[in-house]
Amino acid sequence: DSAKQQAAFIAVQEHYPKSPPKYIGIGSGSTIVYVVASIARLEPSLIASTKFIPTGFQSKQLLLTHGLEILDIDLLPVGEIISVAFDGADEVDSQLNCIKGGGACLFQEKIVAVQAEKFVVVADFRKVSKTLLTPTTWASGIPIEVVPSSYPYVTAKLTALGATQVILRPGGKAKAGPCVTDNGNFLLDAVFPTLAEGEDVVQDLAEAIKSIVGVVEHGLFYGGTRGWKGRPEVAYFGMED
Ligand code: DER
Repeated sequence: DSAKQQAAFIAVQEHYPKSPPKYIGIGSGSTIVYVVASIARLEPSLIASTKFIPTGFQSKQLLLTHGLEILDIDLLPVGEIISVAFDGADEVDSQLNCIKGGGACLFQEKIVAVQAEKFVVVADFRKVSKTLLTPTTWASGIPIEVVPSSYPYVTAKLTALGATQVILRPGGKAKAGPCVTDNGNFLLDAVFPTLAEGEDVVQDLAEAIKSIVGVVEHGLFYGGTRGWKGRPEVAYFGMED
């Protein structure tokens, strides 16, 4: 983990604003823990007047433990922007398109990322692929948040779209039945064949998934010729020790 720690430290040094920011976005997962630890050690004047916007329960608890001021995303005044949002990722391709949602917070993460002036991802070097859905990097597919009553229909449409496996994410040991997100929705993990190279390949799949009735949001954070939906501007990869 020292590699993740190093990558997080560098990402904060290089992208945390040099003058006190009003709002900073904080993602979810294990790598973000190192990002917040680095932020908490910054010069106090850089964080004392800043509100930190979490992307889920774990993210909020992390900020609380570091005594950083919290602002829920629904309290961000209309028209205000987040200076920088930091987050992790499950897979990152050569154009920095990402798959996110391993932690089931993808909707909250994306609604923060798209309101940030700059989106910075910190990930383990093992998350890097040439193109997304490379099974040796990330084999769980694309997390897709769906309205619970629609999951059978969305499953069928994803299969028609080329998904080779669509799993309703189980609650595991946490609860009988499926995982339920902070927004009260279900998660489908949809495995597709490894994507080809190409500027709009991720964008094409993202738009096709988003157009299925019942889909709330999906874990593709991407850019393309038809617009930008959450692709990070920069990513840092903790290198092997
Ligand atoms: O769910 C997410 O997108 C999170 O950012 C998470 O996947 C990051 O993973 P990590 O625990 O390896 O940082």
